[in-house]
Amino acid sequence: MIIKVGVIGAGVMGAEHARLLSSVVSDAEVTAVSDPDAKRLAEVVETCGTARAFADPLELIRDKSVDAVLIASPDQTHAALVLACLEIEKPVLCEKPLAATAEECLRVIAREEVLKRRLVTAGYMRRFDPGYLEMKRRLDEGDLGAALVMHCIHRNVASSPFATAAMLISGSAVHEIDIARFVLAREVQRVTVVTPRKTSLAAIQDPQIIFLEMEDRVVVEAEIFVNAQYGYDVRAELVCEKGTITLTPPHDVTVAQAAGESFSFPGDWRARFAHAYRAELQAWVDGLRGNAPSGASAWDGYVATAVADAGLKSLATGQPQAVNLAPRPGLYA
Ligand code: ISE
Repeated sequence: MIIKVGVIGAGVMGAEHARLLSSVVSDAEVTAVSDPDAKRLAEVVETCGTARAFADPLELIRDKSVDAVLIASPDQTHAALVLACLEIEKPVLCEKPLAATAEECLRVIAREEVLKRRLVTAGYMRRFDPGYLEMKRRLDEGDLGAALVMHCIHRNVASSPFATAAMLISGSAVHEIDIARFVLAREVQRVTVVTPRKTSLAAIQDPQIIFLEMEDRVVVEAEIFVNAQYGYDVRAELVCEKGTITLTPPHDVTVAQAAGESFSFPGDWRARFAHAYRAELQAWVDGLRGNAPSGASAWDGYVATAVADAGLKSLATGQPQAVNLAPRPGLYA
């Protein structure tokens, strides 16, 4: 059985997912693509063989040629499109964040509870990155003792001209929130955002330091710096009782030259997380074929956004903010 996927959004991530689904993911094909921008839409359709173009995403969702939907449209459109998929019980992988607000995420969860089925996957691809998976495996093995502190670095080359200070939390730090929950298997209880001296190379408050106080007083400290200029750089070090686990930045070669040694940073997340994106899509398609959900659930999507919302309050007030989660439904046990 080949899974026929409709891709909503022909921007950077929609184009990347469409390319991966049409070229390297087995047992999947892209049969439909939608985007309001006709030029971008035509370009992505062209890369997908026989896919059809839709101006209206709701029409794509309802179309008989679509078994499952991948949403990579702007963040504010996510919730309504996910709910439209659930209305007709079509599985959906939604790029992060699952929705723009925690309340919208709860609406998605409520709908899945009515259906008594998990049809939604939230696109937190780091859960498929070999480095983070190995970090989790080594921690769970137990030899290093308990995790105490996680240090994270999240640097982009430059933010878009439309970026806001809030987007460092809602668009970038959400990945740190999700991966910290995944690796540490603990929930976040309190969030504090600290604003250091800002770079003169951007108009927004950049960088920001985000402290997550997790259950058992494990602390996660993440530097988010989206105008770091030199490259896309994601790092993490987990400090445990008897040692540390550090991600090795993936690069194919190291060059020794002129009395120095160097490697290159990728330009953005597509190259850094190429393996993770591919594995995430393959797991999604395999899960659909075998009727088993894969990846981050709607609940995980809700929690990441709820913690980010607390971070936004802390950014605005300068004060620590408690995270108060809704009760976790049995569907996500
Ligand atoms: C972007 O939207 C992503 O999702 C990337 O993974 C993240 O690293 C980047 O900071 C975001 O802007």
